[in-house]
Amino acid sequence: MIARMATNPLPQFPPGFLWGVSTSAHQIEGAAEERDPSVWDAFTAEPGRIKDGSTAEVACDHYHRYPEDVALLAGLGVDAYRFSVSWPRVNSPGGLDFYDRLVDELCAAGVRPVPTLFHWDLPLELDWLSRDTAARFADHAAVVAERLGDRVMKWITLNEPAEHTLLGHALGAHAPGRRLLFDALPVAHHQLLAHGLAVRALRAAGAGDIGIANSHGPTWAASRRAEDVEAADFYDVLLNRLFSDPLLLGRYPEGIGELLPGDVESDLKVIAEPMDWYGVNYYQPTKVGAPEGTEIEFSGLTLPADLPFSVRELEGYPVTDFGWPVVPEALTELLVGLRERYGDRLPPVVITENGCSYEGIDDQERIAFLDGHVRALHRALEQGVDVRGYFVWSLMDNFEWAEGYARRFGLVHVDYDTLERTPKASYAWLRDALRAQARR
Ligand code: IFM
Repeated sequence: MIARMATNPLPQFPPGFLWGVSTSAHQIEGAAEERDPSVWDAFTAEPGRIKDGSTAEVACDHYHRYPEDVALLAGLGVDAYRFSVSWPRVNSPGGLDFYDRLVDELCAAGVRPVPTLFHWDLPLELDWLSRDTAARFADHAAVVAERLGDRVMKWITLNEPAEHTLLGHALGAHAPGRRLLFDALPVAHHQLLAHGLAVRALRAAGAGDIGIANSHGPTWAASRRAEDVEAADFYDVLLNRLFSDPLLLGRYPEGIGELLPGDVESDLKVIAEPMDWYGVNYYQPTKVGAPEGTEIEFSGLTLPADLPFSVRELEGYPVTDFGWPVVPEALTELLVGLRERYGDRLPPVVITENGCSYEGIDDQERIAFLDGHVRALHRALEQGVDVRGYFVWSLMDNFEWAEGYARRFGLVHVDYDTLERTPKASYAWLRDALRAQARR
């Protein structure tokens, strides 16, 4: 069933549609001794933080093996590669030289570079609770743009500020490991401010084609009961609209602005600086109901009992090895919903991440996952949503944050003992699918 579904040709995407794959610095680079420390190094060193007790000190050793990885990208036939620039590495002597070499290698291979300026590995001495970090981020953006701007295709300011706020600062499951619950809201605001300041800094440095990679997923109320609908709406604000409303509408969802420090109104003018495109990372929808007064295990997290909502199990769908439900149709719903909510304020959309974790090199489930999601994306296009690109998470297996190396999201298998790369069945599937797109 899986193989048959995946062998049907994909629908034809418009000319110029951008196909790519994504990674992030901390998850693949290794060479930790050749850069400054980040909050993730400190967090990882705390006993019990990483489930398999591993570290990202070596990871996939991409720092030393990048020519091999760029050759894999070229073999895949993607148009673009989304990677992240490690801020602590940029701060270290010679750190930017690495990205210079990587970008040159990509250009020589005909793969367009799409760097993300922040993907969670904050320099250890910085803190998103401090407003000053936003200004420091704009300086970082300017430094990188000066060096790489002549060859970069698209810029991404931040990756998933929602997860970085929630997991890192509200629940303590990610670095820096704080459990502030709703007191983590300034972290969201300072990241959004950092984004807006960085957009301005990039433009001042002559860079264009700027977006952000925001995570989004439909929130489904557990029932039509008013208390479930209200709880789902609250969850939707925290995970989705807390970030997209300020960026795209220039205002916070009702009730949020009052909880934030500083002159929020004037910050919102910076936050809503127009972007050239809007990046969406999609993995799964979430079913949410009224609080049940008990702790909940969700996506490897323990959610406290006293939240004003409860996350429920989404039954009736296949799940990945991570336990995440596979719901491609929710991607269509999400994109159509974004267009309905933001109308003309929504710039062209690029899917900056979509993927799944499965074991094995003959990864037929990943093929079925990608096939289903690419078709769901095409349905959104047919319904008039202006989507311009799709990036698979991830090029290769990597350090999946608090899960360590236990979750494999790659199109390419990495043997963590030998660091040997082996393309999986999904790599061949994507390569052939892209060739078929180009031929038609
Ligand atoms: O690995 C992460 C990535 O760093 C951010 N988006 C989700 C991925 C899978 O969990």
